[in-house]
Amino acid sequence: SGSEMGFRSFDPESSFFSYPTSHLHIEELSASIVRSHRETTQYRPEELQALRWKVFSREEIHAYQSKSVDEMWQHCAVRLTDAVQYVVEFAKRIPGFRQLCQNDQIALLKSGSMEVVLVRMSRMFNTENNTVFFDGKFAGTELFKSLACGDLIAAVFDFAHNLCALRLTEQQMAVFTALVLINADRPCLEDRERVQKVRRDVELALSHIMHRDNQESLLHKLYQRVPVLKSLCALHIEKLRWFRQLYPLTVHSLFPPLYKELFG
Ligand code: CLR
Repeated sequence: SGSEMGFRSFDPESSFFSYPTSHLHIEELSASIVRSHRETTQYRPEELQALRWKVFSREEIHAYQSKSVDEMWQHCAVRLTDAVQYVVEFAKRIPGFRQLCQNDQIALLKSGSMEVVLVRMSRMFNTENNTVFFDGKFAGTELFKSLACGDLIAAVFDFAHNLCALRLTEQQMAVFTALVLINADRPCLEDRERVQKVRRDVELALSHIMHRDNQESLLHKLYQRVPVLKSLCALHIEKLRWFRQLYPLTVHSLFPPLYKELFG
């Protein structure tokens, strides 16, 4: 059900954009997605830049490493769910998304929200020291040691590092993340054709932006990352299954409902 995401509370008539979006100029669609992205990121680029000097001390890192496996998992699940909540808000503001049936909205978020979080992670990443902004400061992979899933953490950091190297603008990232979400190949979709129609426009928006920025070669590089994202999310689900077997009660009573709804 979509109850945890507040899906039933919004008014579909209040959207300026009505389905189908084909009447919209691609320019307007791009601008709208960029605005939605800007309104739903936890930190603006200037803020992140100003926070770069904040790194965890040895003692602070040690405190995270001394947490028990279940304590650290719960902590990360809460942080991750916060980030996912912003992605849900972003999705709802993509023209055409709210006009999809509720089941399809949820299906797209189940398979795509983590992927978008991982793309957004590259905004919060410092390639100079391989750290990510987490819990108020920049943290390296060693801080996540007590999760006991070093392979996942290493792969996620590696992905962020490589995506960072592409130096996407906020606009490019906005439309790319919309494209990651609006994917007609996701499992359990009721009306694939409708998703495909929305996707076509988002694809045009991304091509438009890349063409405008004279960076058409980036397009190919971005599409190359998509299967990597998919494998990272599969690994995340695999780790969650492993953790749930060890600590079923932690997942049952302490993990955020939205996290369980999307990944559990
Ligand atoms: C992504 C960008 C968001 C802010 C944000 C919040 C939480 C971070 C996440 C970013 C990146 C991935 C992250 C996560 C917390 C835990 C998670 C560091 C920076 C790691 C990969 C652990 C995931 C697995 C646990 C559920 C065990 O704007």
